[in-house]
Amino acid sequence: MEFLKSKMDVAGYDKLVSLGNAKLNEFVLETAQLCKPDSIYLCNGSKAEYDTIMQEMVDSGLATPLAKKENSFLFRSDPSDVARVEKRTYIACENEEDAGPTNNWIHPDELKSEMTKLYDGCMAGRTMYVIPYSMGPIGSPIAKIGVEITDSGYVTCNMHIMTRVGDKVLDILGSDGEFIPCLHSVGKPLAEGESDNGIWPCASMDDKYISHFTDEAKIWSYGSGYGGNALLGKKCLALRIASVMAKKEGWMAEHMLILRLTNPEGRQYHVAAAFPSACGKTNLAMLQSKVEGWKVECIGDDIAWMKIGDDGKLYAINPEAGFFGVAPGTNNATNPMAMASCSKNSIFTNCLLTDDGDVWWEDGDGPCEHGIDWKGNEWTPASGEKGAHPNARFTAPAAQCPSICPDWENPAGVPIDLFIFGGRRTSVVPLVTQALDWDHGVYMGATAASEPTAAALDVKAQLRRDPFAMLPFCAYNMGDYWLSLIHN
Ligand code: SAT
Ligand code: MN
Repeated sequence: MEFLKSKMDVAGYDKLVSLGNAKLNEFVLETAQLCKPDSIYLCNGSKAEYDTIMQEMVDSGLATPLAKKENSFLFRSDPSDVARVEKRTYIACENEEDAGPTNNWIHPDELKSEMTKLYDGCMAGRTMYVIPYSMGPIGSPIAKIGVEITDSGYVTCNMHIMTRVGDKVLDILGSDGEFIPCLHSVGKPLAEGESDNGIWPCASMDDKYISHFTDEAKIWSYGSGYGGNALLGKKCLALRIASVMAKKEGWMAEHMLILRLTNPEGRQYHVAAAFPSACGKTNLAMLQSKVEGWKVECIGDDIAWMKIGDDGKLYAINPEAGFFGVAPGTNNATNPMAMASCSKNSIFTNCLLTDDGDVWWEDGDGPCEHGIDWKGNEWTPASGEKGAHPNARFTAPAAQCPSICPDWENPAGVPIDLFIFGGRRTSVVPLVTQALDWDHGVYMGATAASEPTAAALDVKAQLRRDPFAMLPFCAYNMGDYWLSLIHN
């Protein structure tokens, strides 16, 4: 660690040394030597830290404070960096067959050598943030710790909302705790005296990599600052890396919302539901009952980690702490709970900025006459372009959802009673149909299909089979996934 002290300004150096986690120190040191940032900052997870990093982004023109929403900010990404990119998402493991036919496999040595060249010096002119985070309530037996190193303040602030970050995680990690190393760079080094100057930093499409080394459980992401490409706790850790860990350890990491349904007699049912990205999981998770006496409460809107308990029931936790929801289509009629969740302390990405300092999007609450669109251009309804990008997002703390379940952070999880598999379909299929038994349900989940959404940049098929909504997220052989679910 002497290198760090002599060569650069390290906020949190004493904390790192006193914690004495050799694996963490090595991760920080090696990354600093390779990426060559100007300074290093170990995140403590405080509000003051969030406010300072956000203010720096306001000063560099990347973030716009919203006059109409308390402590909330708008970002506009580069038009090339607006969603996940599946063709640049890799699963790297020794044996190609382990990745299976649905993944983009590459040998780890080849990928590491390509990416190491890109990482060399990529953080010049930037701060390297070290973010210790927990997926799942801190200390839950189902939770996992990750450490994301990133040169993006946007990612750091989003991680504050989407996960549990900072000292409380280091306390659990201790000197010998395990964590999943996650390296991220926007891939835009700054020259001496250069600043972002309001321009979203990212690399060109051919230099973007979202890489998962599944044999050794680590993540390397380069070139994109957006969503699941960059907030590495979400799709990369909580689904792809976790799917492989879960297979080895005998649990499940699924692309599912979790909700609690309570009937008039007070009996609780817990539902887990898998739909592909941007097909309505958030809306279903935040449903409000119109049926007398029934109550619906939200536990999670995107990911479920499930383990069989001592009583033989399947218990689920939501590993996330926030919602990264699709803005267009969300309004006080379709999802008032989501609107309340993002009414303050939220980050908006690629929405339209109204003249009075609020955000607006298509199919939101009412029309907009004039504003600045997601590309930063003046906009009116006559512009003939979308005001918000179809994959524009809000990042909001889950605790702000009025229908959040009192047990949403229960470390033991909730017992799941039924599964729903769904998707976005405008024709032909029955609206709702029930499986005859477990194996039939597995067949239905395995053959589910959905129309494509704006959440993935490069999916153009009219209809795509998306088994269990895990096609982009199951990081091992999909055949093994199905087999593990069938009774035999
Ligand atoms: O991967 S994202 O988190 O950007 C969105 C999604 O696909 O659900
Ligand atoms: Mn999702």
